[in-house]
Amino acid sequence: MRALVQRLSQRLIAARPARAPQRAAPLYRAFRTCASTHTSGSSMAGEEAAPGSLEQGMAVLKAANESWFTELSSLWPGTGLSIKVDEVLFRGRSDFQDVAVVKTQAFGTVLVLDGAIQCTDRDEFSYQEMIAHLPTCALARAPKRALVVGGGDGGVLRELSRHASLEEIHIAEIDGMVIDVAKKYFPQMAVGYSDPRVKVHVCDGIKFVQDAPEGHYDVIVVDSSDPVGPAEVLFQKPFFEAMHRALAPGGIVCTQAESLWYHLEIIKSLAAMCAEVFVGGGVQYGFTTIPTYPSGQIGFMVCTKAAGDGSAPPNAAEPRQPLPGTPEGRGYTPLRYYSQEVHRAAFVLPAFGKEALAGSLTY
Ligand code: SPD
Repeated sequence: MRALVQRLSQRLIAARPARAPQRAAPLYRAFRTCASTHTSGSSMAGEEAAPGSLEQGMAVLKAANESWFTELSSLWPGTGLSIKVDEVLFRGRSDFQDVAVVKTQAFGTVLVLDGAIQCTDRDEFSYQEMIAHLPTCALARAPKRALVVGGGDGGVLRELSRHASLEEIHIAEIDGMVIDVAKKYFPQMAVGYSDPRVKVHVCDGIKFVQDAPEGHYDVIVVDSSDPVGPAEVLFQKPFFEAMHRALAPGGIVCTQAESLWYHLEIIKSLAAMCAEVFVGGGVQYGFTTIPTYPSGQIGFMVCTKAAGDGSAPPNAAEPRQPLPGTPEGRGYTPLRYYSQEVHRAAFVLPAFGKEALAGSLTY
């Protein structure tokens, strides 16, 4: 056994990082300095796995009859969560990304896009509940119209459909394969698609937002993957300007905004850019805990559009809407993470994060 471990370590040390492909579209400056793509993680010498694929991650830990997937990315260099894989349920390559679904004992069924974990049966609720309810419950008025950009797994739709006041819930997801895979392998998330208020648009989310009527939405949730590959543009200023335009006065955008532990520079730049766009409004960072995302923590940039009457933007850390309910008869479970106490606590940052973001956040 010791010899096996030694051989494995030697092979890992000998492994050379795969070359990252040249990127055409630049992301904002801070991001470019610390990351290029998910595809630059290392793999074992001699393995033929494609960069940014499930197989690359599964080549890292191979022993006896076990298969392990390790999540590699230059966004979290030198580290990677490993999960033992019992079975590969789906492998595909869409027009946009590498798509995989695996069965694991530790976290149930897991969705992996371009080698990065998107959601697992066991902990997805902590992310989906928070990214949906932080903005929606912070609104000063009952929400009527919501839009999800990305979020093809349906989990955010499921959460938004707990809000009885919503009259329409649109989703703009670029990758139809993610929707199909979610409906087949993640029924507890895809249940969100069963709500008759949901309208699905398989299209470029940016174009959808640009074409939306001005001032239309009360809430926009951007449930993106990491800022590499197809999601890169969802972290850039033109998209935020388009969302600001599509929001009603006092409306709120909530976007996936990465980890304080690994991506402080990205978060700082994102917050500063949001402050330029949401003039007179609010820019706040809240977070959730989740074991299968890098560092076990992921945040949300919560941006409130000015009400237009000169009043100060309300503090999004204060819930104003009733607790989201549990629709009956369609496989919904009660909330498992979000509560009003958790809502308020989500915006209390550790001292290092508070200090780093002090200049860019409004509260
Ligand atoms: N590091 C992965 C971040 C993924 C965030 N999006 C997940 C989509 C779940 N609906």
